[in-house]
Amino acid sequence: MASTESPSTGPLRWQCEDLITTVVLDRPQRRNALDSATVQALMQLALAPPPGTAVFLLAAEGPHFCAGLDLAEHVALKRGPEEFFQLCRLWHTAFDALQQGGVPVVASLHGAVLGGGLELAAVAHVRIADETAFFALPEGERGIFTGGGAIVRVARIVGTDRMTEMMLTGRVVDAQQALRMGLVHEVVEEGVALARARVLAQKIARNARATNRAIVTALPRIAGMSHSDGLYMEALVAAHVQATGEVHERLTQFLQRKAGH
Ligand code: 1HE
Repeated sequence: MASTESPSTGPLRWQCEDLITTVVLDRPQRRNALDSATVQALMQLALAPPPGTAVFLLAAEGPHFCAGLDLAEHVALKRGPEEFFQLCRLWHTAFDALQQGGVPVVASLHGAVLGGGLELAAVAHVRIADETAFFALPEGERGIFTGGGAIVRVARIVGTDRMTEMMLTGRVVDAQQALRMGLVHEVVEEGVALARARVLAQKIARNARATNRAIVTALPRIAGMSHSDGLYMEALVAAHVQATGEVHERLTQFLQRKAGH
Protein backbone atom coordinates (compact mmCIF):
# COMPACT_ATOMS: atom_id res chain seq x y z
CA MET A 1 0.00 0.00 0.00
CA ALA A 2 1.27 3.52 -0.79
CA SER A 3 2.66 5.41 2.16
CA THR A 4 0.79 8.17 3.97
CA GLU A 5 4.00 9.55 5.48
CA SER A 6 7.35 10.69 4.10
CA PRO A 7 10.56 8.76 4.72
CA SER A 8 12.39 10.09 7.77
CA THR A 9 15.13 11.78 5.73
CA GLY A 10 14.82 14.12 2.76
CA PRO A 11 14.35 17.78 1.92
CA LEU A 12 10.60 17.56 2.57
CA ARG A 13 8.53 15.87 5.19
CA TRP A 14 4.90 15.15 4.58
CA GLN A 15 2.03 13.39 6.23
CA CYS A 16 -1.50 12.63 5.08
CA GLU A 17 -4.11 12.81 7.79
CA ASP A 18 -7.88 13.42 7.57
CA LEU A 19 -7.80 14.23 3.83
CA ILE A 20 -5.02 16.81 4.22
CA THR A 21 -1.43 16.15 3.19
CA THR A 22 0.80 18.58 5.03
CA VAL A 23 4.03 19.16 3.13
CA VAL A 24 6.83 20.89 5.03
CA LEU A 25 9.99 22.29 3.43
CA ASP A 26 12.55 20.91 5.84
CA ARG A 27 15.97 22.45 5.27
CA PRO A 28 15.83 25.35 7.73
CA GLN A 29 19.64 25.48 7.98
CA ARG A 30 19.58 26.52 4.28
CA ARG A 31 16.51 28.70 4.80
CA ASN A 32 14.61 26.07 2.78
CA ALA A 33 16.42 27.09 -0.41
CA LEU A 34 15.15 24.95 -3.26
CA ASP A 35 17.76 22.48 -4.47
CA SER A 36 17.03 19.99 -7.24
CA ALA A 37 16.14 17.24 -4.75
CA THR A 38 13.45 19.41 -3.14
CA VAL A 39 11.89 20.33 -6.47
CA GLN A 40 11.96 16.65 -7.55
CA ALA A 41 10.30 15.65 -4.28
CA LEU A 42 7.59 18.30 -4.73
CA MET A 43 7.00 17.04 -8.27
CA GLN A 44 6.66 13.42 -7.14
CA LEU A 45 4.12 14.41 -4.51
CA ALA A 46 2.14 16.50 -6.98
CA LEU A 47 2.10 13.78 -9.63
CA ALA A 48 1.23 11.01 -7.18
CA PRO A 49 -0.48 12.51 -4.12
CA PRO A 50 -0.60 10.18 -1.11
CA PRO A 51 -3.87 8.19 -1.13
CA GLY A 52 -6.66 10.11 0.55
CA THR A 53 -5.24 13.54 -0.25
CA ALA A 54 -7.98 16.11 -0.83
CA VAL A 55 -5.84 19.19 -0.13
CA PHE A 56 -2.13 19.93 0.10
CA LEU A 57 -1.11 22.18 2.99
CA LEU A 58 2.30 23.68 2.22
CA ALA A 59 4.44 25.03 5.05
CA ALA A 60 8.06 25.40 6.05
CA GLU A 61 10.30 24.65 9.02
CA GLY A 62 12.43 27.35 10.65
CA PRO A 63 12.27 31.14 10.61
CA HIS A 64 11.71 31.52 6.85
CA PHE A 65 9.37 29.98 4.30
CA CYS A 66 11.88 29.78 1.45
CA ALA A 67 15.01 31.61 0.26
CA GLY A 68 14.46 30.67 -3.40
CA LEU A 69 16.88 28.86 -5.66
CA ASP A 70 19.65 27.04 -3.81
CA LEU A 71 22.46 29.38 -4.80
CA ALA A 72 25.15 27.16 -3.24
CA GLU A 73 24.09 24.19 -5.37
CA HIS A 74 23.85 26.45 -8.41
CA VAL A 75 27.42 27.66 -7.97
CA ALA A 76 28.79 24.23 -7.04
CA LEU A 77 27.30 22.66 -10.17
CA LYS A 78 28.54 25.57 -12.32
CA ARG A 79 25.32 25.41 -14.32
CA GLY A 80 25.68 26.74 -17.84
CA PRO A 81 22.79 27.99 -20.03
CA GLU A 82 21.67 24.49 -21.08
CA GLU A 83 21.72 23.15 -17.51
CA PHE A 84 19.83 26.19 -16.22
CA PHE A 85 17.27 25.85 -19.01
CA GLN A 86 16.71 22.21 -17.99
CA LEU A 87 16.45 23.21 -14.34
CA CYS A 88 13.86 25.87 -15.13
CA ARG A 89 11.85 23.29 -17.10
CA LEU A 90 11.98 20.94 -14.11
CA TRP A 91 10.64 23.71 -11.87
CA HIS A 92 7.93 24.49 -14.44
CA THR A 93 6.82 20.86 -14.58
CA ALA A 94 6.84 20.48 -10.81
CA PHE A 95 5.05 23.75 -10.10
CA ASP A 96 2.47 23.24 -12.87
CA ALA A 97 1.78 19.78 -11.46
CA LEU A 98 1.17 21.31 -8.05
CA GLN A 99 -0.96 24.17 -9.30
CA GLN A 100 -2.99 22.33 -11.91
CA GLY A 101 -2.85 18.73 -10.71
CA GLY A 102 -6.39 18.77 -9.36
CA VAL A 103 -5.57 19.02 -5.65
CA PRO A 104 -6.03 22.47 -4.06
CA VAL A 105 -2.92 23.85 -2.34
CA VAL A 106 -3.10 26.07 0.75
CA ALA A 107 0.17 27.74 1.77
CA SER A 108 1.27 28.99 5.17
CA LEU A 109 3.89 31.71 4.69
CA HIS A 110 6.26 33.34 7.16
CA GLY A 111 9.62 35.08 7.08
CA ALA A 112 11.41 35.25 3.74
CA VAL A 113 9.43 34.35 0.64
CA LEU A 114 12.08 35.26 -1.91
CA GLY A 115 12.68 34.60 -5.60
CA GLY A 116 11.89 30.94 -6.21
CA GLY A 117 10.20 30.90 -2.80
CA LEU A 118 7.68 33.40 -4.11
CA GLU A 119 7.37 31.33 -7.29
CA LEU A 120 6.49 28.33 -5.14
CA ALA A 121 4.07 30.34 -2.99
CA ALA A 122 2.34 31.61 -6.14
CA VAL A 123 1.48 28.02 -7.01
CA ALA A 124 -0.79 27.84 -3.96
CA HIS A 125 -4.46 28.59 -4.47
CA VAL A 126 -4.90 30.03 -0.99
CA ARG A 127 -2.02 31.91 0.64
CA ILE A 128 -2.01 32.78 4.34
CA ALA A 129 0.87 34.84 5.71
CA ASP A 130 1.80 35.78 9.21
CA GLU A 131 3.07 39.28 10.03
CA THR A 132 6.71 38.24 9.69
CA ALA A 133 6.37 37.35 6.00
CA PHE A 134 8.22 39.43 3.41
CA PHE A 135 8.40 39.02 -0.32
CA ALA A 136 10.90 40.04 -3.00
CA LEU A 137 12.30 39.10 -6.37
CA PRO A 138 16.06 39.69 -5.91
CA GLU A 139 17.08 38.00 -9.19
CA GLY A 140 18.50 41.26 -10.58
CA GLU A 141 20.90 41.58 -7.66
CA ARG A 142 22.01 37.98 -8.09
CA GLY A 143 22.57 38.28 -11.86
CA ILE A 144 19.96 35.67 -12.74
CA PHE A 145 16.34 35.68 -13.88
CA THR A 146 13.15 34.11 -12.63
CA GLY A 147 12.92 30.49 -13.75
CA GLY A 148 10.14 28.94 -11.71
CA GLY A 149 7.16 30.53 -13.39
CA ALA A 150 7.06 33.95 -11.70
CA ILE A 151 6.94 35.65 -15.05
CA VAL A 152 3.54 34.08 -15.61
CA ARG A 153 2.15 33.29 -12.14
CA VAL A 154 3.34 36.26 -10.08
CA ALA A 155 2.72 38.65 -12.97
CA ARG A 156 -0.87 37.39 -13.20
CA ILE A 157 -1.38 38.07 -9.51
CA VAL A 158 0.21 41.50 -9.14
CA GLY A 159 0.28 42.64 -12.80
CA THR A 160 3.25 42.91 -15.13
CA ASP A 161 3.85 46.53 -14.14
CA ARG A 162 4.13 45.77 -10.41
CA MET A 163 6.30 42.74 -11.04
CA THR A 164 8.64 44.71 -13.31
CA GLU A 165 9.06 47.30 -10.57
CA MET A 166 9.67 44.59 -7.94
CA MET A 167 12.30 42.92 -10.12
CA LEU A 168 14.09 46.14 -11.05
CA THR A 169 14.21 47.60 -7.55
CA GLY A 170 14.36 44.39 -5.51
CA ARG A 171 11.65 46.01 -3.37
CA VAL A 172 10.87 44.08 -0.22
CA VAL A 173 7.11 43.85 0.23
CA ASP A 174 5.85 43.29 3.77
CA ALA A 175 2.84 41.16 4.68
CA GLN A 176 0.31 44.01 4.73
CA GLN A 177 1.50 45.32 1.36
CA ALA A 178 1.39 41.77 0.02
CA LEU A 179 -2.23 41.55 1.15
CA ARG A 180 -3.09 44.76 -0.69
CA MET A 181 -1.33 43.49 -3.84
CA GLY A 182 -3.11 40.13 -3.75
CA LEU A 183 0.11 38.20 -3.14
CA VAL A 184 -1.55 36.76 -0.06
CA HIS A 185 -5.22 36.38 0.81
CA GLU A 186 -5.02 36.83 4.56
CA VAL A 187 -2.51 38.06 7.14
CA VAL A 188 -2.56 36.69 10.67
CA GLU A 189 -0.51 37.19 13.83
CA GLU A 190 3.00 35.81 14.03
CA GLY A 191 3.06 32.06 14.49
CA VAL A 192 -0.55 31.24 13.65
CA ALA A 193 -0.48 31.07 9.84
CA LEU A 194 -0.25 27.29 9.77
CA ALA A 195 -3.21 26.86 12.12
CA ARG A 196 -5.32 29.26 10.06
CA ALA A 197 -4.22 27.62 6.79
CA ARG A 198 -5.20 24.25 8.23
CA VAL A 199 -8.71 25.49 9.09
CA LEU A 200 -9.14 26.66 5.50
CA ALA A 201 -7.71 23.41 4.14
CA GLN A 202 -10.26 21.49 6.22
CA LYS A 203 -13.05 23.67 4.82
CA ILE A 204 -11.84 23.08 1.26
CA ALA A 205 -11.56 19.34 1.91
CA ARG A 206 -15.28 19.26 2.72
CA ASN A 207 -16.19 20.64 -0.73
CA ALA A 208 -17.19 18.22 -3.45
CA ARG A 209 -13.96 16.71 -4.81
CA ALA A 210 -15.07 17.18 -8.44
CA THR A 211 -15.77 20.88 -7.87
CA ASN A 212 -12.38 21.42 -6.24
CA ARG A 213 -10.67 19.60 -9.09
CA ALA A 214 -12.53 21.69 -11.66
CA ILE A 215 -11.67 24.95 -9.88
CA VAL A 216 -7.93 24.30 -9.83
CA THR A 217 -7.63 22.67 -13.24
CA ALA A 218 -10.13 24.66 -15.31
CA LEU A 219 -9.72 28.23 -14.05
CA PRO A 220 -6.05 28.68 -15.05
CA ARG A 221 -6.75 27.17 -18.47
CA ILE A 222 -9.88 29.25 -19.05
CA ALA A 223 -7.89 32.37 -18.07
CA GLY A 224 -5.86 31.91 -21.25
CA MET A 225 -8.88 31.48 -23.54
CA SER A 226 -10.97 33.89 -25.53
CA HIS A 227 -14.30 35.05 -24.05
CA SER A 228 -16.40 32.65 -26.11
CA ASP A 229 -14.03 29.68 -25.72
CA GLY A 230 -13.94 30.33 -21.97
CA LEU A 231 -17.73 30.31 -21.70
CA TYR A 232 -17.99 27.14 -23.77
CA MET A 233 -15.38 25.47 -21.56
CA GLU A 234 -17.25 26.64 -18.45
CA ALA A 235 -20.38 24.83 -19.67
CA LEU A 236 -18.39 21.65 -20.36
CA VAL A 237 -16.77 21.76 -16.93
CA ALA A 238 -20.11 22.43 -15.23
CA ALA A 239 -21.64 19.47 -17.07
CA HIS A 240 -18.73 17.27 -16.04
CA VAL A 241 -19.02 18.26 -12.37
CA GLN A 242 -22.79 17.71 -12.56
CA ALA A 243 -22.15 14.19 -13.85
CA THR A 244 -20.28 13.08 -10.74
CA GLY A 245 -23.52 12.38 -8.89
CA GLU A 246 -22.53 14.15 -5.67
CA VAL A 247 -24.39 17.28 -6.68
CA HIS A 248 -27.90 15.85 -6.18
CA GLU A 249 -27.03 14.40 -2.79
CA ARG A 250 -25.53 17.70 -1.65
CA LEU A 251 -28.37 19.83 -3.02
CA THR A 252 -30.99 17.57 -1.43
CA GLN A 253 -29.17 17.82 1.90
CA PHE A 254 -29.20 21.62 1.59
CA LEU A 255 -32.87 21.82 0.65
CA GLN A 256 -33.90 19.52 3.49
CA ARG A 257 -31.73 21.22 6.11
CA LYS A 258 -34.71 22.90 7.84
CA ALA A 259 -36.98 19.90 7.64
CA GLY A 260 -35.07 18.01 10.32
CA HIS A 261 -33.91 15.29 7.92
C1 1HE B 1 21.21 29.85 1.22
C2 1HE B 1 20.23 30.59 0.53
C3 1HE B 1 19.99 30.28 -0.83
C4 1HE B 1 20.36 31.33 2.55
N1 1HE B 1 20.72 29.27 -1.37
N2 1HE B 1 21.90 28.88 0.62
N3 1HE B 1 17.54 33.87 -3.18
C5 1HE B 1 18.09 34.90 -2.54
O1 1HE B 1 18.75 35.74 -3.10
C6 1HE B 1 17.87 34.92 -1.05
C7 1HE B 1 19.18 34.70 -0.33
N4 1HE B 1 19.02 34.57 1.12
C8 1HE B 1 18.78 35.63 1.94
O2 1HE B 1 18.54 36.73 1.53
C9 1HE B 1 18.83 35.34 3.43
O3 1HE B 1 19.54 34.13 3.63
C10 1HE B 1 17.44 35.19 4.11
C11 1HE B 1 16.77 36.57 4.17
C12 1HE B 1 16.55 34.20 3.37
C13 1HE B 1 17.62 34.63 5.53
O4 1HE B 1 18.53 35.44 6.26
P1 1HE B 1 19.15 34.88 7.64
O5 1HE B 1 20.01 35.99 8.20
O6 1HE B 1 18.08 34.32 8.48
O7 1HE B 1 20.06 33.62 7.22
P2 1HE B 1 21.49 33.62 6.50
O8 1HE B 1 22.57 33.71 7.54
O9 1HE B 1 21.57 34.61 5.38
O10 1HE B 1 21.52 32.18 5.84
C14 1HE B 1 21.63 30.99 6.63
C15 1HE B 1 22.32 29.95 5.79
O11 1HE B 1 21.47 29.64 4.68
C16 1HE B 1 23.62 30.47 5.18
O12 1HE B 1 24.52 29.40 5.09
P3 1HE B 1 25.71 29.19 6.19
O13 1HE B 1 26.44 28.01 5.69
O14 1HE B 1 26.50 30.47 6.18
O15 1HE B 1 24.99 28.95 7.51
C17 1HE B 1 23.22 30.90 3.80
O16 1HE B 1 24.29 30.88 2.87
C18 1HE B 1 22.17 29.86 3.47
N5 1HE B 1 21.26 30.34 2.46
N6 1HE B 1 19.73 31.51 1.39
C19 1HE B 1 21.63 28.61 -0.65
N7 1HE B 1 19.07 30.90 -1.55
C20 1HE B 1 14.62 29.02 -10.75
S1 1HE B 1 15.18 30.61 -10.63
C21 1HE B 1 14.82 31.17 -9.06
C22 1HE B 1 15.59 32.43 -8.83
C23 1HE B 1 15.75 32.75 -7.37
O17 1HE B 1 15.25 32.11 -6.48
S2 1HE B 1 16.71 34.13 -7.05
C24 1HE B 1 16.58 34.33 -5.33
C25 1HE B 1 17.69 33.62 -4.59
